[in-house]
Amino acid sequence: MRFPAEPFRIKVVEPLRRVSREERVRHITEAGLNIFAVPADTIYVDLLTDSGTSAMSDNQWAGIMMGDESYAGSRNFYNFQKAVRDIFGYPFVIPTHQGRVAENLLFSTVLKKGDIVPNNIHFDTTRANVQHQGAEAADLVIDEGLDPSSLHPFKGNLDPAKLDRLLTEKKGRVPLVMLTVTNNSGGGQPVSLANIRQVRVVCTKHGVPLFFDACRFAENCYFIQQRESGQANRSIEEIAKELFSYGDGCTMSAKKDGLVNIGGFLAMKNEEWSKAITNLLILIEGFPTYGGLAGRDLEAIARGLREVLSEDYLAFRTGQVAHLGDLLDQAGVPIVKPVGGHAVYIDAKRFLPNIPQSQFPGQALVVALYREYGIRAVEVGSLMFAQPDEKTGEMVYPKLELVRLAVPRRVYTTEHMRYVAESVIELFRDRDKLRGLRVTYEAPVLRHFTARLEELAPEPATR
Ligand code: PM9
Repeated sequence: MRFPAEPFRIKVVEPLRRVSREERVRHITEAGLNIFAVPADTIYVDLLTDSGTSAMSDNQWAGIMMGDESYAGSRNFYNFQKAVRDIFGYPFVIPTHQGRVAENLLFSTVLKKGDIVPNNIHFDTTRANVQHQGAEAADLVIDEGLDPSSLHPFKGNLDPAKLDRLLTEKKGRVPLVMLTVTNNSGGGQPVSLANIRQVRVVCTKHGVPLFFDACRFAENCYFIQQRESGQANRSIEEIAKELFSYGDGCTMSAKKDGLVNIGGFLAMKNEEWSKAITNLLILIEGFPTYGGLAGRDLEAIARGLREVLSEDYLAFRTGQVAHLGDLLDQAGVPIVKPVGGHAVYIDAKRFLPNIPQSQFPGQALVVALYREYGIRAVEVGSLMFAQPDEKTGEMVYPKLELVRLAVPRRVYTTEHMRYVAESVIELFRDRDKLRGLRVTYEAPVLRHFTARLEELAPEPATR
């Protein structure tokens, strides 16, 4: 069966409000055409992110009631630490309130100005945190990872030859290599175990540690089980343990495959780094046994990390996302294939070929989806990533111009997915009506969160 039915039943429901198109037009206009600035309760299906939007299980909610809110040494911390050590295998475990703090703590401890951090593709917060230290973020994904139509089963793979070259040429300037599983910015594409082994060999050759950005590790491991030869009979937990055994540590946003609404962590083998990071943690997040979280949050993560390894859950999860992708693909909507683990990515360049990247075709599509159908998606393209070249000042646009439909975990039903598919397909038929945009305000970093835009006037009719 392509799409296994939900392996859970629904115990609590949250009503959704349907608002009129007129009201949505008002909200998106007031928001400066920025989807992050519209009130969430005016949205019918919210596919902005799969981060922090999961529905927790009865087991996790029961854990919440077992929260021990002692300032130091809460029992929930020990459960959390044990779950992380069991699955990830790294002895030093540092809780944080979300993933980007883990990144910030790591990079502000180990990077200095002029350093370089390779990755398959850095996620936006990872890139920004690297750059915040005056270091450079290098994307070394395999070429297929930048081709939306390539059907390579592991398009998240990092090119070991590119990595070897960079580590040779920039000797002494790379304090660590990162690998994002799954590769969010490249379409939620997985990385194979074979590739991770190759990357490990290159890192060992150059004496550079390897860290995982592990947000969606379970989805990555499920793809390994399904697609990589020799892996079909192994459990997700076995695969995860092997995957992390090739690394020296990880950063984690538990808001994804931790199945919780808040939380994250850093875990590593290097005691010296962990000590320096813990000192910084006390300064900015909190005591080492809570790191910016409540005891109850740590318990929910401990339980979520074990639950997410369920094959039934992962088959449903990846199947639901693939089902949405299939419906769009069958109707000719250009999407990134194969469909990723947590989201369907629309190829905005091919959806709106008449709008150049300088006019934000992805964002134009995002605005139209909300205005016409009450669906919230997010642009992963020029608004998020275009940056002026440091030397020439000329704007450099990302190769991929995508719109992401990120599916929250255990939240929406198949009928919601169908509604989304029908809406996108209708918009695709009406795509000639969409216009390009221009930015009227932007912040110096991570501009997409707070930018304001306006629609460009229609082209004058030519006779
Ligand atoms: N990812 C996402 O929607 C949430 C922020 S942007 C709306 O995809 C990776 C691969 C991520 C990620 C967040 C983070 C940061 C790090 N790496 O959001 O700080 O996808 O917990 O995690 C988002 P936090």
